[in-house]
Amino acid sequence: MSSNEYAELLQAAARFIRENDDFLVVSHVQPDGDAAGSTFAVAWMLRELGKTFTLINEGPIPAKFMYMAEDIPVVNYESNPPGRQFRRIIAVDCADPERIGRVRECFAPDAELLNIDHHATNDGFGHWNLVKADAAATVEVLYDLGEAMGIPFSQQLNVCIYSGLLTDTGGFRYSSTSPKVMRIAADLLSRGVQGHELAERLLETMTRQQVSLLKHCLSSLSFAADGRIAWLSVTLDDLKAASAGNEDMEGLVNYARNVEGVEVGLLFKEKGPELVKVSLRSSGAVNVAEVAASFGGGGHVRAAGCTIAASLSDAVDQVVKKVEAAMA
Ligand SMILES: [Mn+2]
Repeated sequence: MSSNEYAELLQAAARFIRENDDFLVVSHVQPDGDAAGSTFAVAWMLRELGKTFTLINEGPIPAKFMYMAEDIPVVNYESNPPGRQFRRIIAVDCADPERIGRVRECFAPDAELLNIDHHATNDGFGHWNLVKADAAATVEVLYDLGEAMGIPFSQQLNVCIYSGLLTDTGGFRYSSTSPKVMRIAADLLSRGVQGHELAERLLETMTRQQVSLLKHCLSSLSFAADGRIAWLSVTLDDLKAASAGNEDMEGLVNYARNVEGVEVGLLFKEKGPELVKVSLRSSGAVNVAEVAASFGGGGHVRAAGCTIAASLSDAVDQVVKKVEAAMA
C-alpha cells in the first residue's frame, strides 16, 4: 500500500467518524492488550470529538486492562446484552467478523462498519477498511488516524496507544518493532507516558493463578520433530485446580516456543470434551498463520490461532502433523 493510498484510507475513516454519531465500538472476543487499548483509544478519540458511543465486548475485558477505561463504561454482552442495535460500527483489531463474536447481534441490518486493523489476513469485512498489514498493532493505525484528524491526544489516549504497542510487540521485541513503532513510543514517552509502569503492569506482573497454572501446565511439555516443535496443554481440570481463567493462559505458549532449538511452540487449551483452542508461535521459519488457516483459524506468520472440534489428544496429533508437514 502506497502512502497515498494509506492517506486516502485515513481520510475516508475520518469522514465516517466526523459525519456520524452514536457509534458502537467492538473488538475481538477475549481481548488482548491491543484489542483493549484500541477499543479505549477509539473511545477517548470519540469523546474528544464530542461523539456518543457504546463499547461492547462479548465477554468481560480482563481487569488488568481496565486502567485504560477510567470512567468509560464497557458492556459485557453475555451478562448484560444492550437490547438495542447500532447503525454505526467501529471494529478494531478484528481480522474477520467472526472474531467479534455475538456482539454482531447488535449490528442493525443497515449498519455501516469501519474496520480498523493490522492483520495481514483481514478479509475487508467493513464498508471502510483502514487495514495496514505492516503496522505492529491496531493502536499504531489509530495513532495515525488521530494525527490525520488533528485530534488532541489526551493522556488517556497516549496511555492506550502505548499499551497496545507494548503488548502487541511483546515489549518492543518482535520483528514488528519498526522504527515507526519506536518513534511513536518515543513521542508518547515525551508526552509523559510512564512506560516502565505500563511494562510492569502489562508484561511483568503475574497473578497467583497464572503461576499456579504454569506449575500444572509445564508438566505437559512435549516435543516432536527432533525438538523443533514443542507444545503444552491446559485441561479444564488444570484451570479449575489453579482457580484460573482464560486470561491467565496468556503468554503460556512462550514457555514452549522459547525452549532452545524450538521453531514452533504450541499451546492446546481444552474448552470442552470435543473442543480445543490452539495458540501457535513460530520463530519465522514456519508460517503458522497458514497452519492455523488450514483449521479455519488465522493470524500472523509468527503468531496465530485456531479452534478444533476434537479431543485434546486428537487436536495435538492433527496440529503437530500439520506443523511437521509445513517444516518438510
Ligand atoms: Mn493487534
